[in-house]
Amino acid sequence: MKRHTAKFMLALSFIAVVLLAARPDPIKEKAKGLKDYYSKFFSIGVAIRPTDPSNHDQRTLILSEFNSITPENAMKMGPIHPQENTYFWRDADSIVAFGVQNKIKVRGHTLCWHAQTPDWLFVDSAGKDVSKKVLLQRLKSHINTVVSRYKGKVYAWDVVNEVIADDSTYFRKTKWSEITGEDFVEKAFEYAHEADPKAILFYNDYNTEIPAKREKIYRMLKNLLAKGVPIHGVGLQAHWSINTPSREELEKSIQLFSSLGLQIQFTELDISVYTGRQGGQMIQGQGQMQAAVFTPEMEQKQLEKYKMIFEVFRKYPKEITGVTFWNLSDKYSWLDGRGRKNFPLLFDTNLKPKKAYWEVVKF
Ligand code: 9MR
Repeated sequence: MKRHTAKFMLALSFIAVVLLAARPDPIKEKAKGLKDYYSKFFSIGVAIRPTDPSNHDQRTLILSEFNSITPENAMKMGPIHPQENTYFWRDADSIVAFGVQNKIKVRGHTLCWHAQTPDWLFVDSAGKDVSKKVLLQRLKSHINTVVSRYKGKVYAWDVVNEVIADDSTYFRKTKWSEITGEDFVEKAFEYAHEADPKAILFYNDYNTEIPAKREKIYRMLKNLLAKGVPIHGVGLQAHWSINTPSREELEKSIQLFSSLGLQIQFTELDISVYTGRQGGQMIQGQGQMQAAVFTPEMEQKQLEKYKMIFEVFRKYPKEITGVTFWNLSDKYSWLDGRGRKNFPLLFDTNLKPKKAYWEVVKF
């Protein structure tokens, strides 16, 4: 009797193991990823943190869906160059190594920005503002060091980020513009080009579908090109919402910027389920994170917006060379840190494709 029971139990566990192993995992089973659906159009990227590839499921998702990565924060001036004579390479190195090992393209982000700058950058040892000459020397040394380290591994750089104002003025007032005027912009491109002549160099900004800001960015890019500054592309960040942008404004931006002969990449795509201002200047949310509700109405509106923007993207395969999502899934996104949970991406909090995903790949 006992022997029979043991055999029976053994058989049962064998069947259970076979059944479990055969259970389809939708992520692994899904034969095609975004990168495959869009292989004839442009690369599909994702902004990641150094910890993302260490998590098995997140790593699997990155590898099955994307063929480009951008470090979300690891290469910014503050994190990578905390003191004048100290660079912190670990996080950026690990992301670049992950890309190289898996033959995934790496976009560098970002060499010159007004946010996330290290404390030492603009001041001397007495705490006084440095001269224009010193600041440009520091910028040159920073760009040369970072770009040289990843030469041949990082194929494109966001060289300068967000220098155009959102209000009615032209240039954003920052420490950079206060000390150097507008000159740091062209200098940054020159330094990056010197360090890696093969890298594709981008100017990167948000709210690029708002007519007034679009015009100002266009004007600046046109001036830079007229001066022979080595700039090859414009990064339209695409921090959008379920209400914006309209199809018309989106197309106008693509047409206007590509008329300059620049390639276009959508560099930081997400679609907030809340309306309101997006981008680097959004006002911080107050208080506790609000209840995480992704309502059917949000789901529907977001799905329609994703469907529309990808329809537009597919119309411009020559002009657009890449579309990068800003974070991997709704489990974590930078928009959560604004006092409420958001659901801006194509994969849900369990890393499963949302309904919007299927609209994006249905064509
Ligand atoms: O996603 C980034 C977030 O983790 C950082 O806290 C934030 C700091 O300002 O920067 C976020 O990324 C920004 C990007 O580098 C440039 N464009 C706007 C993005 C969202 O703020």
